[in-house]
Parts: sequence; structure tokens; C-alpha cells
Amino acid sequence: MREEILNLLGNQQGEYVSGESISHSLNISRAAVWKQIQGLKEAGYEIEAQTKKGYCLVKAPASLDEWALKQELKTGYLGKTLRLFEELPSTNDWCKDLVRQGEESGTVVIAKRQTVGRGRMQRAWQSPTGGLWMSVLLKPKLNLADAAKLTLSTGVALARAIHTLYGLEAGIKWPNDLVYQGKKIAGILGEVVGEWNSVQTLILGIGVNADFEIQDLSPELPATTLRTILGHEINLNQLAAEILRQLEHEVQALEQGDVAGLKERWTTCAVGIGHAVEIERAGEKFAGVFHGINENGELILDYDGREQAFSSGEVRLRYNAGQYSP
Ligand code: BT5
Repeated sequence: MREEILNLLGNQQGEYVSGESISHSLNISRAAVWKQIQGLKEAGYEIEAQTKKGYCLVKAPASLDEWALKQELKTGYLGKTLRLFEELPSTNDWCKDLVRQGEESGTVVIAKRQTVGRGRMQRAWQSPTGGLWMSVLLKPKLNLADAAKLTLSTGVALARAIHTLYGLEAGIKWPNDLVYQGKKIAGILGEVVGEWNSVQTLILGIGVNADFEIQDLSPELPATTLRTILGHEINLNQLAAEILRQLEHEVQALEQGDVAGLKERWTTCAVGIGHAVEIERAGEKFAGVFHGINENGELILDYDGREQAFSSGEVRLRYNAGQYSP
């Protein structure tokens, strides 16, 4: 019912639709229409009401809302099936359950807050209300090696979405943290579900510190939020839709074999290339110069005059400038 009313109002956004025509179209009483409108207002919809004219949808909410997100969505298949929750332990874990139930590729799970959000390597991810905590379920037409590159693609999609919407130059810290002036804005957790040698399903978990203030995170974290940086409200529906649009584009590019293009786009968004860094692998430290990534997505370190490749699962990267370390 809620969606039907929104569709009626949304079809003529900015214009008035009479209560009588809504009640007639949906076969409900005028009082029921009024009640639904009150509910929508409480959910953040700006709706004007005039006695003679009826109701006019002025603005959809900036907070997460399924109808509003779908209006913003400009993808072919990503997010067409959307599951939005008030709270989940972790959207990645919920997505894994969906995979077991045979969910289709492109489904997106979003929670307004997470109670046990996860980072990589069993690290915790703080997920207060106002963030964008989202997992994308994908069955890409890729082998395992290429599918693993989708976490790089996701980083590119995030950086590009943030640049497109806000003109903000956030950079990717290898392998796929999004940072601004050394502080983390977003992180990605890519997980494979299924057999090791033939990728069946991939879950791309995306966490963006979006529409909340930095005080909502532990003070010791070298983190920031889009709202703190930009000083205004962030429309989470618009942000989610733009990330999904960019991501769909990246997935298609990779499925068409454009690994070189991905590497180039990733490199353009990356921070720290050409700078002194320190890599830590199983307690061993390697100080050298960050030379970017190879086509496998591995970090290339110029170490003692020779190039050495490191894969993301096994190392930590620190910029010597001391700007950022997780
Ligand atoms: C990541 O891990 O950056 C991946 C984060 C992925 C989160 C998304 S949200 C939707 C989906 N569902 C989930 O359960 N997870 C995904 P990593 O690079 O390991 O970074 C983790 C570290 O970042 C922590 O150990 C903290 O130091 C720091 N951290 C925790 N919460 C943070 C936050 N909100 N902002 C910035 N840094 C944070």
C-alpha cells in the first residue's frame, strides 16, 4: 500500500494528487490515505497537503528507504532485488545465508546499522546508524583469479561514486580502503562462497562512513565520515545507487576481460604510489617504495633495488609518512 501511494505521488512529483483519486485508485478510504501519508512523513518523506488539491511529494528522504533508493537506481541488475533491514549482525553474513537459499546474482542487502560488522581478518567494523552498510551478491562470469580482482573494482567504484556525487578526491589505500587526508572513509570485505577452484558466488561487503559524525566512532580510529568532511547531510539512497551503478560498470568491464583498464583506473584512484612504505608479512618488515599493482592486484614494492609482489591476504601496509595505518 505504502509503495502504491508513493508510486501515485512519484509519477507526478511536484504536482498535487487528490486524496479522492488515491482512495479511488487503491480502493481505500480517504482516512486510510491520510494515515498512510502520515506514516510516510514520519519516515522522512516531505509531503505537502492542501485541502482542495490533495497531496504533493516534495522530497524523498535522505535516510535509507527502499522506494527512494529504487527511484535513484540506474543499474541493469544490481540492486533490483533489494533487502533493507533496520539492523543486522552483518550484511555479509546475511548474504551468505541467501546464497545457501539460491538467491540470484545482483541482490543487495543493506542494514541501517550492524551489531557485529566485520572487517578483514576477523577485525571488527563499527557500523552506527547513518552509515551505508551494504553487501552485493554476485555470480560473476569469471574464474577465481579474476573474481578476486572485484574487490579492486569495488574500490574504484567507491572512489568514483564519491567523486561524481561530491567532487571529493578520496583515494584508495591498497588494497581497498578509501581514505581522505589519511583517514579512512570506507572499507571493503570481499568473500567467496562456494568451491575454491570455481567461483560460484562472491559477496562484496561495502561499508561507508557516510551520514553520521565522527564522534559516533571510537576516537582512536584514524577515520572520518563524508558528513564530517562535507559538512552537510548525505543522501544514502543516492550514494548507494551511484556506487551500484559504478560497480555494475566495473563488473561488466572485468567480465569483458578488461584487466588492464581496471589496473589503470585503480592506479588513478590510488594514494601512495611512488612513496616510501613499509610492508609487514608474518612479523617480517619490508621497507621500500610502493610501485603500484600488477595485473593480479598484488602490491609491487621496490625493495633493495628489486621488485617484489605482495598479495593482500597476507600483509599490512603502512605509509612511512605516518598518515594512516589500520
Ligand atoms: C575493512 O576491513 O575495511 C572492511 C570493512 C567492510 C565493512 C562492510 S559493512 C557491510 C559488510 N558487512 C560486514 O560485516 N562488513 C562489510 P579492514 O581493512 O580489516 O579494516 C578494519 C579496521 O578498520 C578495524 O580493525 C578498525 O581499526 C578500523 N575500523 C573499524 N570500523 C571502522 C569504521 N567505521 N571506519 C573506519 N575504520 C574502522
